[in-house]
Amino acid sequence: MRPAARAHRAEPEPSRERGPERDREPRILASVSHSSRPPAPRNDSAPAPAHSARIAVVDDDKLIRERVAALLRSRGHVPTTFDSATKLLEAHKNTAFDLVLLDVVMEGISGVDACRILKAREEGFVPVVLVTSRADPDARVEGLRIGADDYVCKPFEEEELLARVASMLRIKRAYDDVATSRNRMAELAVLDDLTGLYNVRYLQQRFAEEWKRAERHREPLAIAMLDVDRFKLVNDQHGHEVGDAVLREMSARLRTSVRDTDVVARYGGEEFVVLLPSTQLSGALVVAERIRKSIAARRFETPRARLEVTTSIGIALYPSRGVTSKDQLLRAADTALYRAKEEGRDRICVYQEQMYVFRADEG
Ligand code: GH3
Ligand code: MG
Ligand code: MG
Repeated sequence: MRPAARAHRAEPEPSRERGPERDREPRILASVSHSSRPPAPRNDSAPAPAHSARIAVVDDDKLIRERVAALLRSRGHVPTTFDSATKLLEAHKNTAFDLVLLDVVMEGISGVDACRILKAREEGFVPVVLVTSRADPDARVEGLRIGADDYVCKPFEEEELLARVASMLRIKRAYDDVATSRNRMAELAVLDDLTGLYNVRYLQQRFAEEWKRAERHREPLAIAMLDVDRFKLVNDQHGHEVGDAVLREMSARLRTSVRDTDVVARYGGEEFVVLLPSTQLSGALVVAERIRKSIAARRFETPRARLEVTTSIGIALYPSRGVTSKDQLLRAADTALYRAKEEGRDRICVYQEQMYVFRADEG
């Protein structure tokens, strides 16, 4: 019985008004015997190296460039030298430096202007140390005011320069660590733990956005609701771990069956929802059949069992008669899914105003 399938959910579930809503005979339903790639949400940014850093050394004086580069190399860093700020800015588009040592007085773009440009860019935090022969307080203040992180006067003591480099890299690492955990937290907030698919919370937010867009522009929006057939048996016969492995494999197959613009979410224990923006009935049927086949056609390999698994899929569409709110659209997909179960499982059912039956293998 599907309504009992909630025991293992970690996520709070949206209310789905099963009881009476469910049992009411749908006005509408096309049953399609038979048949998305979800997001690629996990994407960790590379952390700054713990000891070896990528450092840009910008100076129009070759001797200074080489001396500083040799010094940095001696401490295990990877310096890249530039004889002008223009070249640095060009290279910085492709290479994320952990630190920039910037001469102030140079032909073309000055160090101060280059610093301003670097700091105006949005990608992460790049510490900039101005290295200059202008030791007067006004010059220092100006450098710091436009966003430089530190200031070293030429001629500099090697140990002092290295100490400032080390201190800047410590700050850079701390910044990157915070940014990485923030990204991870943001990811965790929208992803399902077991499958890595989007969770219900994210689905609801995206569904609301897609619904608004569809309504405003009279764009089609399709939704497919999937439920694994007889999943309780998998758990009962092979154990919960095998059940979990099946859900993970199922998610991988869902992912590869949809387009980038589609949204695949784990909706409940063994239920999934696929949002298909800008998709008409024919397109939704193609996707649903692809999903259905991707699951039914190949056994699921788990460490302890090789299993044949099938799913039932309910599809609902906007615009269609009787669907005037996003909740109605979701409920329609749920009703169609229930009908697919009733009709024998491993099939697709479409919620429509006119009841008709369509079988993909008859076409
Ligand atoms: P139907 O074809 O009608 O959908 O049959 P079913 O057995 O799939 O339906 P039912 O709703 O009775 O059972 C769903 C089962 O899914 C029950 C529950 O133990 C299992 N389940 C739900 N979430 C998880 C999970 O995260 N991991 C595992 N291993 N099992 C889960
Ligand atoms: Mg279920
Ligand atoms: Mg089920």
